[in-house]
Amino acid sequence: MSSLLPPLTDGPAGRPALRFGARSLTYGELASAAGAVAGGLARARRVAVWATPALETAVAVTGALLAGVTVVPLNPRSGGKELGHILTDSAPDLVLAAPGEELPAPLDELPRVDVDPAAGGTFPDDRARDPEDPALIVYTSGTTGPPKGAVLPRRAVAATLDALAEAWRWTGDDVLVHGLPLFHVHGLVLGVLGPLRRGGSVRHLGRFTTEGVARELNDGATMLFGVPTMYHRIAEALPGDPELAGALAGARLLVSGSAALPVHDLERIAAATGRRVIERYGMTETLMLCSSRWTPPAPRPGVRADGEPRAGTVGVPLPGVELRLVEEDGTPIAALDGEGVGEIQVRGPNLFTEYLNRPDATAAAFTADGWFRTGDMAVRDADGCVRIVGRRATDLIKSGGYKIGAGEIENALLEHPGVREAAVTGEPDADLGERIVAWVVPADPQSPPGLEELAGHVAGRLAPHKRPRVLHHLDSLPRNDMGKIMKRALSGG
Ligand code: MCA
Ligand code: AMP
Repeated sequence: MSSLLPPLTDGPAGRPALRFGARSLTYGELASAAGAVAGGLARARRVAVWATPALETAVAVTGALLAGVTVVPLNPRSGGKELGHILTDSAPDLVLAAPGEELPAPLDELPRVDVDPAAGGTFPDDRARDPEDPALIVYTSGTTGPPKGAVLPRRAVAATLDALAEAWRWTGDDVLVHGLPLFHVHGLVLGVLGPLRRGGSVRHLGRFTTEGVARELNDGATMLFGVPTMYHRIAEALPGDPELAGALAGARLLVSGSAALPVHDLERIAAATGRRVIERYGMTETLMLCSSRWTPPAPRPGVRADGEPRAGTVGVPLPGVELRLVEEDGTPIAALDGEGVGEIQVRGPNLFTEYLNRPDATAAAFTADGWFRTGDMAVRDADGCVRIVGRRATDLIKSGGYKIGAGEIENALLEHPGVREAAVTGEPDADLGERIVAWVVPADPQSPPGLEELAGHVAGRLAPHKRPRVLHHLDSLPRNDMGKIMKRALSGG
């Protein structure tokens, strides 16, 4: 039994913990503010957090976790349909939010507790908590239906953060900068709880900008976390921005995750800064699975450093993670030959326990002998490095690092009166990785709904990042003899 965030109780109180814009908290101040949150959650079992990229979110999550209360982070841009589903499914006792935040109608029925980062409270001792207790429920899209709540126990959060610390030599001396959203694993677990578990600090940009990254890295930050879209924007900005190049060159560790980092962007950043971005691979359900290792930079210029990450691979399994590749018929692939393609299956202390209220989906996600099926297809090179080559499901789209199910967008489009039939695919996009494409048979061919109309419809019901970016009108959708839509025919594949 041990605390999830030991530096809060045991570390020096004056150390900086969190900084969001002009507002910051030391460990002592955070312990006090989190204690105040915890004190207000006496009878709560599970709480929602209105996860704006703000100090209040970090304080709310810290306080709830230390009080042993499960956190359901909410995307503050969620549309009514998505928010309604998450609230009904997770049934939180109350919602924690920053004072003054206007909460939308689906939250009207829920008691609201405002979070005050300046409040003083007694810090709760969480050392006796069961490691199997759920820490977080994070909603993640599947191929069909509404998002599922992945239940992440305290044990998984602790295991993944400690494995990353080992792989990256991540310590309390590190200062992390990022502009990731705080309602997903990347920004919240790695990007906020990560530094707090080490006794280090995090500076959040509020929203990602290359200027913000340059400013913080030039002002003492040592690590940057981002999704490939952010590194793409950095690569684009570098030629005209010597300050950014200098800032990246001085960083200890640049990490990309949530989607594949294009080799072209990695190489452009390496050429302009001398630094190779480290790639790591994970999932909401499994937390972190693989990463390149960090070693101190080589003393001579021109010599590759950073644990020699190899472009196009996500490194090797993290400490404690068991990983195998499995053929379609279930046969494990033993060869490290860079050729045998199989599904990545994993086991380890970093895994979730279940999808909330979805025993069917939970059972389907695991093999009979307890391996989690990631749905990602990969090969392993001779040195053991994992190279992800694709996904089993074509109905999952990764856009800007967000996983988006084609089915949920199709369902939302079908709720528009101007849409008779709809299909959604992803197509390559230099900035977003993939962009969402809607194929629509209009109810009235004389006045088909336009892209702006349908994008607004989806953004309002689900979330803006799920909106289609391209729209095609069709007379009919291509279907096979069984009536199933042939998506490959749509995207020309
Ligand atoms: C545009 N907007 C709209 C509409 N169109 N709002 C309402 N209705 C519309 N029709 C708004 C957006 O809300 C936003 O507002 C602005 O227009 C621009 O949005 P957009 O172009 O979509 O995005 P972006 O600002 O270009 O963002 C790119 C991004 C973002 C910053 C890279 O995609 C991002 O933060 N990605 C991170 C995803 C992530 O963290 N994934 C981790 C999950 P405004 O201008 O006000 O903002 S994966 C994970 O956790 C696993 C474990 C892992 O491995 O990491
Ligand atoms: P999510 O469910 O949003 O947590 O997304 C998890 C998925 O993101 C994985 O199953 C992968 O398909 C993808 N992913 C995450 N990191 C990487 C990476 N470094 N390279 C390629 N794909 C990744």
